[in-house]
Amino acid sequence: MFIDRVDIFVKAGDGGNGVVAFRREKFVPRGGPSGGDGGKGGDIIIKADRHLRTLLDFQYRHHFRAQKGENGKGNKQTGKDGTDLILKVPPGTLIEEEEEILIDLVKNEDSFLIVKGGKGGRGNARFATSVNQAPKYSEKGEKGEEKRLTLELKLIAEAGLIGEPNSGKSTLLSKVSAARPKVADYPFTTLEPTLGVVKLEEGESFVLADIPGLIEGAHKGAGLGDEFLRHIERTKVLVHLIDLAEPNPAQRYFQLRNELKLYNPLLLEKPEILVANKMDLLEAKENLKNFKKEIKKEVIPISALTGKGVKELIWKVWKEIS
Ligand SMILES: Nc1nc2c(ncn2[C@@H]2O[C@H](COP(=O)(O)OP(=O)(O)OP(=O)(O)O)[C@@H](O)[C@H]2O)c(=O)[nH]1
Ligand SMILES: [Mg+2]
Repeated sequence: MFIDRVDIFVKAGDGGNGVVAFRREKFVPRGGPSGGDGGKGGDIIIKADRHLRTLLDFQYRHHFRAQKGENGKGNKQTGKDGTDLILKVPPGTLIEEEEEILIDLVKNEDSFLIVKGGKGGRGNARFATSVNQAPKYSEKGEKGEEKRLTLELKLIAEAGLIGEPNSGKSTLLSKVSAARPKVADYPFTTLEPTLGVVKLEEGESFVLADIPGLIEGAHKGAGLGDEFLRHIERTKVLVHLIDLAEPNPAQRYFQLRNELKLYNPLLLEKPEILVANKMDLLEAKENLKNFKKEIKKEVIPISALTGKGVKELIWKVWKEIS
């Protein structure tokens, strides 16, 4: 399953306590204060790791605590610092706290200190003064910070497939990549975005996202809503699939563009490759000429089913993103 939003709780380590101790030596009846400081609590750091593709790991575990600092010891020994905890997330993960974005971990290895461990408390050795040479108190360690966070993954696909339900997006993705999204003859087959890696000759490749079908009113939550539209906000190019076998393709095309605009007008500024799909069907062949006339844009005719025109399309997408 594709997990793109999870709530987690993180708590950094508490600082170790400072202690009260006195030197004990043979022949020295009352030694001076020797209680050491507590160690610092571990921090929690969130780091982007390109080997991860989903937030699945966070679905099973929501609570993360870093190690406490060790308490101080006698002989003025400081306790050990708690170990930092590093949480790995896929690149493209946004970290939010109460709806506010704290950081956007875009690139591999990007990292962010999310909660800081508490300072260790001071031991009584630190409190000796000329008037109080044998203090009997020490500090407690500071509490580690804690936060409730939302992690949200924006897929980093270079190209995004958009189109109405049933237009053939998943069919196309499975034709050009090893991804196997469900394909079926009814709308809203795809419920979650799927990524596929499209390999070209000469070892080049790019990531293509298949997202659920869009309908009028999607930006207000109609159909499966607009939640997944954020997955295409970062793509470099949109591949817009139209089912040419259905009536009024041009009208449907403009309606979908309008839907994108209502969600985020910047989407319309992205390069777009317009694809007429299902060209193996007679109705599609009949509709193509009119469609081209009304649209006044370059149209790439393909059949995702038979594969005709698909190779040319992929090269076109590649040219746009490279
Ligand atoms: N004849 C023909 N049928 C196609 C072609 N491409 C897809 N189909 C069929 O159209 C139906 C829908 O295909 P999907 O790939 O599931 O469509 P989708 O756009 O992913 O649909 P949603 O996930 O519901 O948005 C399936 O029955 C496919 O077999 C094509 O080029 N020619
Ligand atoms: Mg689909």
